[in-house]
Amino acid sequence: PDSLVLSSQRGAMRTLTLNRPAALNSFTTEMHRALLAELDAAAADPLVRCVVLTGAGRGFCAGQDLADPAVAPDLTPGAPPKDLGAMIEQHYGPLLRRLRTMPVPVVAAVNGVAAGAGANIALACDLVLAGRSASFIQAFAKIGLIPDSGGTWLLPRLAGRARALGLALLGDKLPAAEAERLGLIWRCVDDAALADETHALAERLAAMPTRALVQTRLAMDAAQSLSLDEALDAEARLQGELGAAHDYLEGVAAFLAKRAPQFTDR
Ligand code: T3D
Repeated sequence: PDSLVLSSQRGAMRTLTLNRPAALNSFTTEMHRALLAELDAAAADPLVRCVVLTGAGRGFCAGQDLADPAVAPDLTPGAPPKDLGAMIEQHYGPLLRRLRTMPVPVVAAVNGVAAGAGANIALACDLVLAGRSASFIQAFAKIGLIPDSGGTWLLPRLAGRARALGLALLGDKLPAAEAERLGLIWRCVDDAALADETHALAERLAAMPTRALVQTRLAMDAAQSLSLDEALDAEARLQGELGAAHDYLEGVAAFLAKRAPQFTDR
């Protein structure tokens, strides 16, 4: 059978493509395992300096596969409930943690609808590009659930409380252009340009100082629960570390010599 997650390398860009197009790339247990394994492999590969996450076919990801027998509720009266909490802890939690601790920048190339966990996985990436026909749907409330995959943490931070609750309670389809306007994503681009724009962005990120980019993400996430004083202390500590690393010397030397820098730190 076809791989549930396709992996391809172009220069320093590793593209991971969710590949269950007939079910809009919704997550089964097997696809979770495959994606986590591919993310681990990308993280461990020194040739990879940027990871792109996208979807095969007309959708990005429709969240949990609601027909997956391992997870879907047994609808016969009196049947015991499935333990969704355990499933989230086993699969979506590790996936979100993996994405936010990747040692390279992660770009989401949202090629079509991103619903439920699929929306929040996309929004958790470092930079989100979306095709104009793509959309984001907080589908959870429609089936009696709360936004998971980091949605309760991320949405208010991205959109503010009023918009986060509007999106989560109503579950309306948010077109990519509107997602850009609300500040949920980096850019909405024409569908036909998505692949080229993604490649250009990934190449650009790959040529940058990877370690500094990743520390930027980690520091911004950590600062969400810090006071300004604590954040200033954390910045001083991290800048101390980066200031003693190769890429800083290279960046300054390249600037002064008016040449392109060659960054290598990870
Ligand atoms: O529940 C738990 O296990 C806990 C986990 C929670 C995490 C979550 O992600 S909860 C949210 C789960 N996702 C959803 O509720 C979204 C369900 N899908 C939709 O609402 C719609 O499919 C879309 C709005 C995303 C797209 O609509 P449309 O009209 O473009 O496509 P479609 O015709 O609905 O879907 C195309 C096919 O994909 C269709 O199959 P078919 O009829 O051609 O054989 C459809 O059943 C299938 N599909 C789409 N989403 C899912 C799915 N199959 C299984 N699970 C899905 N989530």
